[in-house]
Amino acid sequence: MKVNDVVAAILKKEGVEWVSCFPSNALIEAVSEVGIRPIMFRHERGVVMSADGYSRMNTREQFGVAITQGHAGAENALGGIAQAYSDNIPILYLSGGPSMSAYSVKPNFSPAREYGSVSVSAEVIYQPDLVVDVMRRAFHALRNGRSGPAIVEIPDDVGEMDVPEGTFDLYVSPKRHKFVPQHSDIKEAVKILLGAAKPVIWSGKGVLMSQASEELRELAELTEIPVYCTMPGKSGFDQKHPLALGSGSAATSLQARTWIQDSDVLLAIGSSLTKTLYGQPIPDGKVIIQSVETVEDINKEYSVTVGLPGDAKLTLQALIDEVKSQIGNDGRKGQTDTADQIKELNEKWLSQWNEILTSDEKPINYYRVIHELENTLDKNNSIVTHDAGAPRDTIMPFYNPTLPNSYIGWGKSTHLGYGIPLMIGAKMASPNKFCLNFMGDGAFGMSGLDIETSVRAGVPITTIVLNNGGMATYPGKTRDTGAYPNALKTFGTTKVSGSYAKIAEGMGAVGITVTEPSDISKALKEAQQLNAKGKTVLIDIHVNLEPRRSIF
Ligand SMILES: Cc1ncc(C[n+]2csc(CCOP(=O)(O)OP(=O)(O)O)c2C)c(N)n1
Ligand SMILES: [Mg+2]
Repeated sequence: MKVNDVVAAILKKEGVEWVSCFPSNALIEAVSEVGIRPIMFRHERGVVMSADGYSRMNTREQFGVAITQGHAGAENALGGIAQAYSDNIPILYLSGGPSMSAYSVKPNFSPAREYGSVSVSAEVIYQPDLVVDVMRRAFHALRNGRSGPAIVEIPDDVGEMDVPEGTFDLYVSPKRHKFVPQHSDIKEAVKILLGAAKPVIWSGKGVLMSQASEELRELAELTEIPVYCTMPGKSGFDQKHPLALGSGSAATSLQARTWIQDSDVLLAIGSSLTKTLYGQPIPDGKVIIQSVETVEDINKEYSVTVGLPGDAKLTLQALIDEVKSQIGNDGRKGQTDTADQIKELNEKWLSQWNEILTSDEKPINYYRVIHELENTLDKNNSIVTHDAGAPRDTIMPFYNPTLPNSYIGWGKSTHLGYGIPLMIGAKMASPNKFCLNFMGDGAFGMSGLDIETSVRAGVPITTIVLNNGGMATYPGKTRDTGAYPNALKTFGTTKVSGSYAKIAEGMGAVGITVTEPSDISKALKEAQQLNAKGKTVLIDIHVNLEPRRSIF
């Protein structure tokens, strides 16, 4: 057996069924020999981003696995790795690397060395007999501790070296270790929560990763505390629930902003509470209770009154038990008017948006497209994601997922073009779901060729391209608002163009062009049917340079 065969056998033992990849790496052949399906993408960024999409649909038991060559391949992978790291997504990245004789020679590129700052673990298999130890540590890091990419670099010469007989037999699969906060902290947290005048629950990605939506609902209903979902945590709480405040990037709903602004106590569940331009700011002066698995995230950017390190689901169960023991099994059910207050604010907020959401204006506005998504999709059988830019900030407040993992909210580092490979990965995890990606025409340029990957691999997804011939993200008139008025006027710098439906057809997908608002719903229904028949779909919608955002 060679090192690559041992790695392949370990992946098989870990239940890996497919890998995303781009040649050249002998490991691709080795995994195929043990029956693991390699799916080749058009760019190494897509290789990593699809692994991310797969991991997001799972708990920390199964992971997306990405394989590239070293050198150019490893260098190209950075965008995906950095984005997965910024959102704390566990992926296994197996890369080639320079041969050991040249490892330290400039300018040779070692991904384990260079990507140390964007991974939770990064190791080189320096010699064949290390393969089992390195792979065990990688899977331990994927399942435990801070969540993020684990990198294993297999030098080009080491990968095809023989290992001593019996090496693979030494591999024991690392377990996931879940833990709970100490009881005295749970008690204190509940005391503070129940004594609060206007508490709010801030629900993060950890709720989805630990499958804690049911417990979250129970705690919210028991205490009648409303729930806000962060962007990565979107879909962790049923957005149609009377206690749902909605979710947010920089854009959000009036009710969410009101509670985040005015609350005296904020209970964060499964959230690192990392400050980001792509999330809602938390004003100073709040009492913060933070449940998060990574203990270093407590007191990171905010002063935390009670830290609850541990698994989100187990922590919620402990909080529920403690609430019941402090105020009885029915808690505060039916004793507050929180749901009425949310309803009132929601109506006030939507009264300013309804006309825009249902507008027949042409070119079509973004919100009309989102309104049609909201009303046409079979939400129980769909997974939706946005791409960077205006698509993210327009869809975030107005699309209301109801089931866990039916929306993928990604993007602290926010790489344009993430949506296509992300959805291919999500579709691999949930083949029976309708997987839709909502992206701009600028973003299409970053990953559009992976439409062909979707066709070739038989992993049908639907992509909406919001075709506005430019970048709606920079609507300002001056440099300090992030716009380039002179560059645009004199040199056309942020303009792009394309007939994206035709481009999709050229790659074997079905392309649909929509210019009339009344045709959006029809196109979406057609896409659902075509995806079900195995066809990849791109809907090119001619839209405005949407300047409106629900920002407070
Ligand atoms: C890799 C990468 N480079 C640059 C950016 C900065 N950026 C964010 S949105 C955007 C423009 C997006 O244009 P488009 O995809 O057409 O979306 P629109 O805002 O027009 O809907 C840019 C350049 C980014 N997010 N990712
Ligand atoms: Mg655009």
